Amino acid sequence: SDPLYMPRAGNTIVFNLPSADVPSGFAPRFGGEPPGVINVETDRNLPGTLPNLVTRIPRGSPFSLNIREHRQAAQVIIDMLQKATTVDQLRNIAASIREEINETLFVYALSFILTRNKLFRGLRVPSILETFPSRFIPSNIIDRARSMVNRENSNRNSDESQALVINHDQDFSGLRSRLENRVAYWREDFGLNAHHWHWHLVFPSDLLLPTETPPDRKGEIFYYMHQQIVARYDMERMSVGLPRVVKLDNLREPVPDGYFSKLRFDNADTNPNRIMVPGLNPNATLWGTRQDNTLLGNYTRLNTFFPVDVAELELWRDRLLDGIHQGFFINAQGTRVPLSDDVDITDGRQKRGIDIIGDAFEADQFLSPNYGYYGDMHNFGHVLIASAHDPDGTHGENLGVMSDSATAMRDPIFYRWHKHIDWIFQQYKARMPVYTVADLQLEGVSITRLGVATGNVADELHTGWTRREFEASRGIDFGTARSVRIDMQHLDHKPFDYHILANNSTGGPKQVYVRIFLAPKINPSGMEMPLLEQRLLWAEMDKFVFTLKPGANHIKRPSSQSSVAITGELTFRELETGIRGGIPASERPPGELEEDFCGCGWPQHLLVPRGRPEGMDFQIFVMMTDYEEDRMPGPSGARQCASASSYCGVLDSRYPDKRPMGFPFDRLPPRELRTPREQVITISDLAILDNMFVHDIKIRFLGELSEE
Ligand code: CUO
Repeated sequence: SDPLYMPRAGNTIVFNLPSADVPSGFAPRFGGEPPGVINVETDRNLPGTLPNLVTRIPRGSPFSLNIREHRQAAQVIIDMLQKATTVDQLRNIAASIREEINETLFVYALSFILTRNKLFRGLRVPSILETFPSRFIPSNIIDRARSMVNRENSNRNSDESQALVINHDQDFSGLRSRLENRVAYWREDFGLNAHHWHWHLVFPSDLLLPTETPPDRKGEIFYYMHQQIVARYDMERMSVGLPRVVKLDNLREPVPDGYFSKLRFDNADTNPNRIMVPGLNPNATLWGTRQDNTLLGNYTRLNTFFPVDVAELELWRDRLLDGIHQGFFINAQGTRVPLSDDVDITDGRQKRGIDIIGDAFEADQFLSPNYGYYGDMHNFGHVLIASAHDPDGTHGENLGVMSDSATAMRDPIFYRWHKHIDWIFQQYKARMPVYTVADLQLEGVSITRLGVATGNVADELHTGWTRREFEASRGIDFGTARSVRIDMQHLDHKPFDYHILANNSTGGPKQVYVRIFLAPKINPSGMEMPLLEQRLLWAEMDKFVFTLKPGANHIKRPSSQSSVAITGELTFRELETGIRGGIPASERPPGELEEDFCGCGWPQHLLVPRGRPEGMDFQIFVMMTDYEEDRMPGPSGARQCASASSYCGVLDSRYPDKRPMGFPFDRLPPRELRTPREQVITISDLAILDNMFVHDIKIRFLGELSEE
């Protein structure tokens, strides 16, 4: 009944063509007024003059959440948009600044408000893929689309109502003959990068609305989500015969892998009245690149207020490690902040050590125990890497893709950097006492069988290539009224089910958390992996609540329900028509409306690693724990954005699972279970506990996936 809480036509208009100045021919194309001319006479003056902080980030150049002054600029714009109390006001303020500020900054700040300001929750953020196609599609494909449009424009017999479709197949930024590029299909996947953009939108550093509390366990989820990225990347690498990624731990050594994204800023700044920014070259239209064997340099660009040296990064790393090994950080008042995961977080007053370390690391100047001392290691690592080709900016080159959360995962160094970050977190986890049998077991519940099924095929998962189309002309001005679409090939898997047989002998119904993980079984030496080697490869696949009835239970759980994944972000068309998958919003069951609306969530199409044509050995591990003990108490009722809670949490609510994230693999297994093969304990030695089960499966890569 509240019109704000329905997707409405026109909400998306300010997201159109973010890089273009009031585009000609805009209105007839999308049936609305051009975004820049809404009440332009009165509203132009709305924000007053924009502060230097904002105008120093030119349009057509990177905006990076890793750079502190860019975050401060985002806060300025957020505060401006935050003055709106009605949708029309929000549109007007947005419209009046959209051509004055960096387009990524604009889209970020507006998306931030739409996601977080409760007044505007009903307004949905369109897919980042359609807003900024040029961040996802190599420039040669966009050029091809442009020439197709030009050809069709001069062809009088062309059918204007037909969409123009350009294929984007297996052409990535580099050639397959370079081994790293065997996983380019994964690094350069649209869903993966869109997830990362949305994740950093939901868990931003430094940014908050005035009335807001920070997201629950933000530091810990930073650690966990990125740890899972690295685990999944390693599974992908093993699938194509590559070794696991090597961490980047020596900042004084040349970085072996270069990266040349082939991405281009869609429209470089063409407004002659805009202020020139010292130290930035307005001619740069490409993302910065990195040669093989590039040394990291001190980031000393003239347009930065906060330069940083390699030595500072090393200093911060050593201080963080120092605190981790001492068991406490020192806050700005000189008081010890103890680090332990064995604290009760139920009332929200205490934080686990892993959460505090995450806040010091990410880093958030409001949440870090001591920003001045522990610094800003993770963010500035991104910046140093993204500027390694031109650290002082004198070549006039833009930052590289590592500076933007929508593009960073394309670059192989992302995973090397994050494996290093994870190594530091693991230094902490290694200091925690190991789990005991009592921590892990659940009396009265035993799992007796476990399997997966793809259609009629037991114990196999099937992956392969499939295609998906998306609209490119909402984000790029092709100079045509026609729809221009990109048809992309990407990895996917066939839907499958988990089957779990479990006995409940507690005498009554029992609510359990069912936790499902996947890992490769065999290491590169051809041996069954010891748990110590496999521990950090276990990827969460699903986690759900189930009520076991007394006696035998058969649980069948479809892969589509995964708590890790979403099936896709909303496209402009879905937003404006309110129709998704052919079903209007009003006819969907309540609750389902929320699904996918928040954009954060692992892409469903990458839920399963690629595997091999002949079948690759993997293991599924299931564990049941007591839901009553593990649930986070709190107000129940409608939860927004809860469909991908494992990696993204739940909007406005506490993280639904009280256990440390990654449980039970975040620590070493109980000593009791480590006899007699002390050194070579495998997952099977752990799964002798009744409430666990491990089962071997194969993942088969089929090439093309057939339509049915
Ligand atoms: Cu997501 Cu380094 O945190 O990029």
